[in-house]
Amino acid sequence: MTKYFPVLLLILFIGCLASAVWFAPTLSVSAGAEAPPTVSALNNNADSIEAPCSSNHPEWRQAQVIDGVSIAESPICDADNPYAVALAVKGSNNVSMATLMQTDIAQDALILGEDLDQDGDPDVINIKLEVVELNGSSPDGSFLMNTFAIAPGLQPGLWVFTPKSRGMAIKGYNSTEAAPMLRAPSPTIRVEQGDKVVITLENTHYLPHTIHLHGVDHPWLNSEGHDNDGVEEHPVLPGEQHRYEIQPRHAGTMLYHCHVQTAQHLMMG
Ligand SMILES: [Cu+2]
Repeated sequence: MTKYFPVLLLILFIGCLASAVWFAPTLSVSAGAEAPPTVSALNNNADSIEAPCSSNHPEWRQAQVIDGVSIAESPICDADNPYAVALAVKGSNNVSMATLMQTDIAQDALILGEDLDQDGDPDVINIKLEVVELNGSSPDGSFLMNTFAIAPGLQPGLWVFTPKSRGMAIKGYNSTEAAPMLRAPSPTIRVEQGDKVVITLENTHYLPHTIHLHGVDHPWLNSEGHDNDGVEEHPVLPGEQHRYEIQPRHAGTMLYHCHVQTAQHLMMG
């Protein structure tokens, strides 16, 4: 016993040194170092500072007339593209090529046809939509988007319908910001009772989708004898397109959504 006593002491001593080395840095940070500034202290003056504006098109904020469409002033930092506004009013088939080229919208995205009832606006409306994926945020809100783990290793944000576009999904080749046509919620489609409306889904996305015009008065089959309801049994596969036709008899505000694997796709936007 006496023989091992000094060895035991030595082990205890080394143990104390080791403890001091392991724990000392942690203790000195909390007890001795100056407290770093807190997040709330840094943000105290945030309300009084105007957020930086990174718009590449300050001229889009001005009131202007494009292809005969009067567009009001829009003083926010990143105003909507007024050429896209003019296109949404007149149709992509009725604006000049110069106007079309100022947008990200495809030439066949919004074809406005005959004025059947002679009331001054087109009553035959052809719309082409795509599905795109949004991650991060949308120009229509300051909220951050959730992402959903829909499959192992796959965690996208929202999927939204957008007007059929051309070019890239970002503002420019050297930008990391989404093109402003990609936004949540999906576009509002405004039509009149009796209008003949064809909405074509061109599925450029990597998953099947549909358009289900929920609550909108629509026939079971389209004029080609194919599905017109856009539910589970009739998915539009990647690379395919499908026509949905309506001629609404009732006024109202109704929603449309994808109806494929509804528990996921409805949550995804
Ligand atoms: Cu879908």
